[in-house]
Amino acid sequence: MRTSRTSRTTSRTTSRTAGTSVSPLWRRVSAVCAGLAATAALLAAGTTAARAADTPLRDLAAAKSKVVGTAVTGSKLTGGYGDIAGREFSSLTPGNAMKWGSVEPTQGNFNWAEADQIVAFAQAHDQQVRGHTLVWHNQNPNWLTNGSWTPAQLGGLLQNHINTEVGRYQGKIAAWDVVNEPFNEDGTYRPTLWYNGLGADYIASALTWARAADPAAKLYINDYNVEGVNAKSTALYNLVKSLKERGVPIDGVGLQAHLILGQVPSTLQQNIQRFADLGVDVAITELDIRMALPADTAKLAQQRADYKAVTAACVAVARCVNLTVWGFTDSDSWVDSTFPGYGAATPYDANYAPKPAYYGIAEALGGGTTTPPPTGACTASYGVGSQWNTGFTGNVTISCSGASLSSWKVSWTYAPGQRITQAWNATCSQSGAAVTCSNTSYNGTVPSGGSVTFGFNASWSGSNPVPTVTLG
Ligand code: 9MR
Repeated sequence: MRTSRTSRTTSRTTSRTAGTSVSPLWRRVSAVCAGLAATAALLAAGTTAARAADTPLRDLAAAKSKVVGTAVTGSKLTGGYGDIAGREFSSLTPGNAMKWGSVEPTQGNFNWAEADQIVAFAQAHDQQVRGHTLVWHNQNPNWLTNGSWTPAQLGGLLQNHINTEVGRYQGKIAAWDVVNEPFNEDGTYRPTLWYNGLGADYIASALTWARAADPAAKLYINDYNVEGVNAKSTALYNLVKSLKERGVPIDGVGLQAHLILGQVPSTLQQNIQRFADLGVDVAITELDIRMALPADTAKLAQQRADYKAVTAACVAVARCVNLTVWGFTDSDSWVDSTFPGYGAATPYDANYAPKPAYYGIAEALGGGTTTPPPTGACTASYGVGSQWNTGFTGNVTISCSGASLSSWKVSWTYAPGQRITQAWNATCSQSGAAVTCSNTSYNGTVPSGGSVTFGFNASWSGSNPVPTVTLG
């Protein structure tokens, strides 16, 4: 398995480098400005090569006896997304594919396609799977939530669901989030379909049925806002303690960790430790750290520190066995649509470039401070639109990934006969052969993962070569 991962890395690097080739229609060249302070010039291919040489998170984690995971969407597990998911992570959690509403949309009619696909991908990449989730109050099928059930019927449906799903994947799932989000913020039980119908012992029943269906899978209770020591996490603690005293099968607790920038609970490690001391494993199951958009240098640096702090808290406690991010790329995160104005919550930007947060995780996993933290990059790319015998239209796109700009200036040198005559969405001037264009009052900001394009008319004679563009 290790060998095959290495060979995939090689071909991936090759194809990404090849992917930088210039399209004949849109003759493009790129200039790269080293990220945040726009200090040094880097070549895009060089940046890619340096990233490919970084030790994958899964290997760093393994050296610390940890598993590092990500939630995934099955349909995306190809191309760059699949490459990263397979290379960097040793555990996958289906973000939605194993929820009851996904697998049994109408009663008795099952759809396992995406769940099967994720399990197969994980097996092919020597990865664990965290099954998520068997008993929840959300994403249940309408036939279930709209039905009218006696307690006996409801219990029967739940037992059958657990038997069917856990049984299908028996031996293939390292851990199940058997029960998801059972508590209110004040530590009382959440009044769900399950609690209202079956009482608090729906939890013990579900765990018992799951154990029967797959004795080897670790069985978890998973919740959010239980990362620090507080009323809700104390309720979870007391529940786990009592389940263990009763001999109910419970192997771990999942701390989801949907966090806000700068707000990692100071009692995180202490909280992990107290669960470990109860004799259960702990997993950080859904880590993301959202920020008010747009991202900027300071926020990304804070996010790096936050990811590092969460990872370090897990590393510090032997029974913290798995740290999973809830989607590894900002383009596959639930945050943006759920919290308008917030986002950039994951370790990779929307273009699959590792953000400072990625290096925060890596450093806490022992990746070492010798790896220079990437500053991200902004690039300027010159394109020729249409061209006729004496004139042409052109455009320049400034794109940022893992970095951002609050203003920009690009320059290039034209060949004899090339002259810019009019620009839009930029202020341009030409002195001799030297062209300089800078932002207008309304388009100076280029956030990480974003881009700005301006256009121009120009004349040419002789030849019309594509110039090298410098940003910064
Ligand atoms: O990531 C999931 C998103 O795609 C769904 O729309 C959402 C529906 O509730 O559930 C998201 O995942 C949740 C997870 O299953 C349980 N903890 C909270 C997660 C974020 O909402």
